[in-house]
Amino acid sequence: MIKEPVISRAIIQTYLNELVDSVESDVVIGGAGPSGLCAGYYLAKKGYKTILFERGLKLGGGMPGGGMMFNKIVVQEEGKEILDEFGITYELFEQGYYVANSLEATACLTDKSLKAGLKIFNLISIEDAIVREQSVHGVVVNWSSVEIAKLHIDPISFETKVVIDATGHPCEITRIVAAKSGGKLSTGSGMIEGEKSMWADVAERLTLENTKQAFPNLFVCGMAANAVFGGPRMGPIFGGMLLSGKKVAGIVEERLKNYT
Ligand code: 48F
Repeated sequence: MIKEPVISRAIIQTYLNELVDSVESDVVIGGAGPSGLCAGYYLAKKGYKTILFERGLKLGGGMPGGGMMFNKIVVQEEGKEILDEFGITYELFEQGYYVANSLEATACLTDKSLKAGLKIFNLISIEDAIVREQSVHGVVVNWSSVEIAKLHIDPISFETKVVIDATGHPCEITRIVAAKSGGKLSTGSGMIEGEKSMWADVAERLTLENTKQAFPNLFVCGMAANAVFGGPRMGPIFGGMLLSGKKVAGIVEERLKNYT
């Protein structure tokens, strides 16, 4: 006989165990788009305790939607190694341009990152950061449904050594830190420089250059990197997003090795 209370207990207990275990971690990532998932995969694979909060119900951010709802993504030569790493099927369209199914790409990123040990909590939004003595020490989160319904309910906090802002175009975490630190980001102006209009070639290069620390213990990747440091957008070419996720994982790993 199937017992309803056991089903409920199984869900509530296992979820809460994971949530309680996550209140202290090595890395918190905000956003489960391609760059955040990729960063989470490489860090979890190296054994770092890595937690990811995603506002939405589903993962992948802008990836499953492809370009204007055509569920295909393009990846240039440099990003092909990451398609291979995640086991994503692709075809050569023209020399240097590979096409993949955006749904398969999203599924593979999700599957591999979870199996590598990344803890993903969907339907939870990061609404603030813990900033102490000019460095980030954690995030403040609430159920996305609370945010959407505009309910007056206090959030809770998760302490961590490093935060990665992978929230895409709005660069929400860095925006909060910029506002609350009085404009002390490591950008030219100290504030968010803002995203420029579409230019795939330059944007793909700049995404990697802009993948770096924006504030002590706060790193940016993916479109958030271009929005924070002032690069153009690139549309549905995804090599830069994947490579940026891999790059930020490497930089964060170095930071964690020297963390005191
Ligand atoms: O936008 P998104 O896919 O970020 P990305 O990894 O990739 C960008 C591309 O999809 C595309 C592009 C070119 O290739 O320009 O747009 O930089 O995913 C960002 C994720 O962050 C979540 C949001 O729901 C999305 O899934 N997110 C945003 N703000 C928050 C958040 C927040 N405050 N807390 C939690 N999740």
